[in-house]
Amino acid sequence: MKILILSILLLLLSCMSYKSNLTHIGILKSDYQLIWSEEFNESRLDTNKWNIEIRDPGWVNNELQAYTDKQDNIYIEKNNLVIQGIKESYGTANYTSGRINTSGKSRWKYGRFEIRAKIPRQKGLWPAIWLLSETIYTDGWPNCGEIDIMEHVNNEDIIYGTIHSEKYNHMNNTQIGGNMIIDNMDIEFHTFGLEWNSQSLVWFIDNNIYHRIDKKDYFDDKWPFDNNYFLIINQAIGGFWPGDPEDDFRKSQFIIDWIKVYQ
Ligand SMILES: [Ca+2]
Repeated sequence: MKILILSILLLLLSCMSYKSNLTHIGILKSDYQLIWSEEFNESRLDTNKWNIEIRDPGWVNNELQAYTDKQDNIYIEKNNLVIQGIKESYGTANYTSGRINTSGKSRWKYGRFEIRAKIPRQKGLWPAIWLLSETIYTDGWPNCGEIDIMEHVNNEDIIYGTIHSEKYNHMNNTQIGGNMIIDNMDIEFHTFGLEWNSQSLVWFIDNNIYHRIDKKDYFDDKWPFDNNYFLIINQAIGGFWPGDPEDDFRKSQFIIDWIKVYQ
């Protein structure tokens, strides 16, 4: 009987450890649990979850906007977050927009990320949903690692998913990425997704996979994707990639319905 109880205990323990291991294994497996979500159901952005970045134009990427905490740059409407780009004089800037992040508040190592959003399409815009390692504060960029879940520029129909690291980054044009064409991204909501574990990264839109990076194919060492990463959502205006907006640009809305993180 003791042996039987011991066997059952061992079996239970092994099941438990098997289960806990699984939470960090699955690429496109269905055993994930929802561990963090944001529905934007409050009247204002929840600053217990989010930091609002305030930045001058030209801070990064030669971007033209000032990032502000003004209500018309970052607001919630009909249970959606709206990051609105505006052509207006603001300090030294000719455009304003919004950039928020979860640094110091929520961070994840591996998991499945889903973001339901409408993406603005106009010349000069660069909306993005991305993950940055908290080691940026010690190692700097690009050594820290960056995972771009969704990037879009101008009025294209193309969505990009990309990584940056010490070896692969846009400073030397060696970043690794894929892309997918989707229709009506500014009119209809789509779900932009990433699955990430210790060996692989997979990008998908509405469950259609369009890009995969396996560690073994690119990294002998210096794989920077085993650290805690925080989420950033922003809408840049201008900058190295999209170039300038047209003269008749006035406003643009980047609309996020919800964000879900599973592990
Ligand atoms: Ca919502």
